[in-house]
Amino acid sequence: MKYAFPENFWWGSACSALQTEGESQGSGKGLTTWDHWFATEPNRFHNGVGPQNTSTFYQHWKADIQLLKQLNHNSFRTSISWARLIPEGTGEVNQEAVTFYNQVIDELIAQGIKPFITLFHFDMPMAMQEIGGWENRDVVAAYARYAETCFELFGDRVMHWFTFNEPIVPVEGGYLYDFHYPNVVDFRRAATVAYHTVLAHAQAVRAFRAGHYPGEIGIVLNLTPSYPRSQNPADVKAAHHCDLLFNRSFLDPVLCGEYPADLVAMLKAHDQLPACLPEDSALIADGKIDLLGVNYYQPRRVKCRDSAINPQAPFMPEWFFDSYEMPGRKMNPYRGWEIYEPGIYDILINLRDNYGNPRCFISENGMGVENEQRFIENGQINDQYRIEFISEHLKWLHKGISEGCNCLGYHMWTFIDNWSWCNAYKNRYGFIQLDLTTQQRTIKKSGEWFAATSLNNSFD
Ligand code: BGP
Repeated sequence: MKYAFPENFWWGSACSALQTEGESQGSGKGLTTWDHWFATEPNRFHNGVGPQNTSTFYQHWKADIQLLKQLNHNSFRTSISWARLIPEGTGEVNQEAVTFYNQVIDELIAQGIKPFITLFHFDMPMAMQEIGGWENRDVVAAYARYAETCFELFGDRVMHWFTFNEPIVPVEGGYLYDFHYPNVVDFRRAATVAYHTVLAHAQAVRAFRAGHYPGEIGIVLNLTPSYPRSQNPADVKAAHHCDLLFNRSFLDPVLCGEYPADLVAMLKAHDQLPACLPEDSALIADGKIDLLGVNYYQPRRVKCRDSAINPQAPFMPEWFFDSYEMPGRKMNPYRGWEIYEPGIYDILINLRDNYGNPRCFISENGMGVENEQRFIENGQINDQYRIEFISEHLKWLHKGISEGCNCLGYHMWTFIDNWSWCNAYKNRYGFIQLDLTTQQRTIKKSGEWFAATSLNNSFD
């Protein structure tokens, strides 16, 4: 069967500034929390490899954009580094960064590739973290000024803006489960960070609308469908709570302009609501987006708790559910995440039926593989598993579109093997293999497959 996609479908991939640029301590860039954390605790990073060790996009941008062209991308998402553009988070703009981002944006456009720009992809300027990061409302205002600076500088050419990438991840990583700086484990502080991120998003949207910039503004959310173990009411309720905390805490504000009432009630009942100001509801209502980016990797499998909650224990999301390993689930044998292709369809149907069918696209989907060099054949990585991964997801995406879902494109994570947070280079995701020693780039089989699919706007 032939799977054909709508005209002008967005084919491309995504990456982020910190994961690709390099030049992390040069060219006027300020430090991020990642640079600081690596300097203080390098052993937290896989093989002790930190954010200075990347695919050096800062130097290679022109050649890399040629490779994007070779992959037949018509669109590409990367982020602006707040700390590169405004090294102290507020105040002076780094002109070298302006030149760099202007060159990248102009070259993408010249090559017929639409630039999709994220404003915040996990990389908090250290100067902002030192005054409390997202816990401090002053940082919300500083972020809005940074966003406005970007709109002013690049808004005549960038037509697709995203305020945040996966905003729930810094909440989980930095304030609940200890896998991002500042390594806090405290639900109330996590809730404040999440709440202030929503306010920051809304402030940026307000600034965008007030400035009458062309194009559209959205956000990228990692949506993880929560599937209950059974239809037993206790399991269903557990999955609902999980969905409220990890998906709807961002999805509802940005699409409906308000929080789900049952999330508010649930947090209130446990005395975990963050402090709000009377003007916040109007601000959140103004944060409604034009375009939703959906990152989909894997679902959550959820059941009701097996054991009673210890009321002395600190409050955590797990008070409401247990995760479990569904028997027979399909696993990525090269990394250990579940692969569940229909999840992408379920997300789209949920958006269609419960959120008014917003304009959206798949902004990340990808398969991380450890020790991928073992698949080299005649000098090229033969990643048939990735081709299968993509095509199986695309089939479900195609089904969603044929049933009326408003999905405009599909971006893979990622274009070239890149540095990934604490995992560094453990899991390779790229269409292009990166030799870290020589910086040589070699297109993998999946890159060739994707280039043909994008060109034909279809696959068999
Ligand atoms: C997403 C992030 C990316 C990227 C990807 C792969 O959550 O937006 O920045 O890192 O996941 O994840 P990992 O590198 O942890 O395997």
